[in-house]
Amino acid sequence: MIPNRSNEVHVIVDMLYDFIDGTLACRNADEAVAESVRFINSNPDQPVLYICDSHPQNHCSFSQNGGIWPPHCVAGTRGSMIHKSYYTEIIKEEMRPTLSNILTKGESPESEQYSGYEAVTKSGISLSDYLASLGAETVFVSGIATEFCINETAKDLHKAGFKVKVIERALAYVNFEGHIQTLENFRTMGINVV
Ligand code: VGL
Ligand code: ZN
Repeated sequence: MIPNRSNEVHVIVDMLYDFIDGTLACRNADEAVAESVRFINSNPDQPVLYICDSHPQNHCSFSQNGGIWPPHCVAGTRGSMIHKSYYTEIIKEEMRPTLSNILTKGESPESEQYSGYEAVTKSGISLSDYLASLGAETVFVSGIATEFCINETAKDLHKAGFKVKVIERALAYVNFEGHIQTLENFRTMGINVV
């Protein structure tokens, strides 16, 4: 074990307009964005990666295609875009979203991917490879939605051996009770809620 290495990375999950004010608007979303941005600016040397749900029109999770969700995060639409605060309010330019630090999930019509762990960059780098290249040991997580993508992403990161710290005030959720229950499960498993 190497002592005292604080190799931290912040993974931002689905801070996208459809989950904020669009077809799947979640509770606490505006506050979560503000808190997430504040956290980035308070930790200026911590690399930031952006996970983005991105679906084709014919995606299987959409109700008109037999799924359980309204159409959301259709590639190219406003609903699929990262909240503008990440472009305008992050002080350090290299921590803002760019082609190289955005990873997408859900691009195949046939499968819904809740876990950000399955996301890849445009050039095909997976989250696990990206975190390895950054020497990450601790992963901070903020984003939407606690019960779905945050839940799956945090658990996958924990299983992969990272120390996971979920930032409570930087989360948005579908249902408050579901949010609280998910955080309780995290604590039981050894995922930190900070
Ligand atoms: C998600 C609903 C639909 C999520 C993705 O990532 O939390 N939720 N698609
Ligand atoms: Zn989706």
